[in-house]
Amino acid sequence: MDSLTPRHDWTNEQIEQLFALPMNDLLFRAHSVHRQVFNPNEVQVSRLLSIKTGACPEDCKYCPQSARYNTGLEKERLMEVERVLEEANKAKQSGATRFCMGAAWRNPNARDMPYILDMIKGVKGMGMETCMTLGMLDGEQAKELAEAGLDYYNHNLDTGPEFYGDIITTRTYGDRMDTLQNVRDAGMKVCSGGIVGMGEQPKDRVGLLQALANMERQPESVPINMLVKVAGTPLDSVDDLDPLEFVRTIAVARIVMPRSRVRLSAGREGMTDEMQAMCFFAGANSIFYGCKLLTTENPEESDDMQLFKRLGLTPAAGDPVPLENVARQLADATPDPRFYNAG
Ligand code: SAM
Ligand code: DTB
Ligand code: SF4
Repeated sequence: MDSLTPRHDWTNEQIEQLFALPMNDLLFRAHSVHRQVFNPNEVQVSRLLSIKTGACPEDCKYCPQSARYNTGLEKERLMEVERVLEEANKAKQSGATRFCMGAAWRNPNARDMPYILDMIKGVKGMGMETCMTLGMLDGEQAKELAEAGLDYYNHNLDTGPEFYGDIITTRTYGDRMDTLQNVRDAGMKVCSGGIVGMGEQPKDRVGLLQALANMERQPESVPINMLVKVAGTPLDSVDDLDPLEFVRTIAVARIVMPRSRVRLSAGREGMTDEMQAMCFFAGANSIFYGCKLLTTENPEESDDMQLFKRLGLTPAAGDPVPLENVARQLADATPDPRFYNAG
């Protein structure tokens, strides 16, 4: 099987071996895959909005929005549909192609669904891709969201299965898999990834990428978050992860999920331009743009514009190129300007 076709039989050992490659070999391999599937100079840009903030009943140890930790966060009720659409319009003006709406819920409840569905219809009507992250979904809710026009649903595995119980006790790994299956069955695209730098072992990063890659269909979008340490959460003083280990995680994600968009997600505010440049070379090709994530800081828009300029990057429209186009391109002597691997 060629390296551009997703495989679903990755073993722990194979993924460990990728992590253990000399850095230059790992980066070369990841980037070779990357530029055969994607234009390496395009980065997809999403805008994030917290539509319901704080007071979450779950106990995710990394999260400033859990009601169990005292983080000083001001809680907010579900935002009015009109305000959400105003924010979406601003996002569109600033060049975002996808609008992601996040709520600090264990799961959406019936009373909130009509508002959620109106938000989806409104944002979709503006011509942007829509994404939501609302917690666990049952099959019926997933169908309703899909019918309203939701393109992506974000639901992270967060970490490897062995470390998971150290981080969250209020829902299981299996619960997460069930939600992702409901999203798939409803015909939506899956956005699922995790967080590194939570004090996990290298084998847990391997376990996370293995669980994502070996799904029946790999997620179309894979956010890799660097933990944002928020005072008052149980992980607020965990040791920093070696930045090069983060870059390795991106590179391995690119190799094992060759056709997915890998998002350099939370934590960019703490990264240098040089580190981000390495991540883009290693295969990251999506970011959140705008000075706020859900509740924490993200780089200023003007800083990101400068970063794109320094690196010669341009914002991309959403989806990866279908495999048959790549095969045609590889066989074709005429270089397609979207690819830089010919000749
Ligand atoms: N409540 C919903 C849920 O957890 O499914 C949706 C919102 S939740 C905030 C979305 C994701 O944000 C989490 O799964 C986690 O991966 C990420 N996240 C939350 N806090 C974070 C932090 N401090 N650093 C990095 N990522 C974080
Ligand atoms: C994802 O993987 N990262 C985003 C998005 N999905 C919803 C959220 C990051 C949140 C960082 C902490 C905060 O701002 O509250
Ligand atoms: Fe709640 Fe989501 Fe935060 Fe967990 S990650 S505490 S479910 S908002």
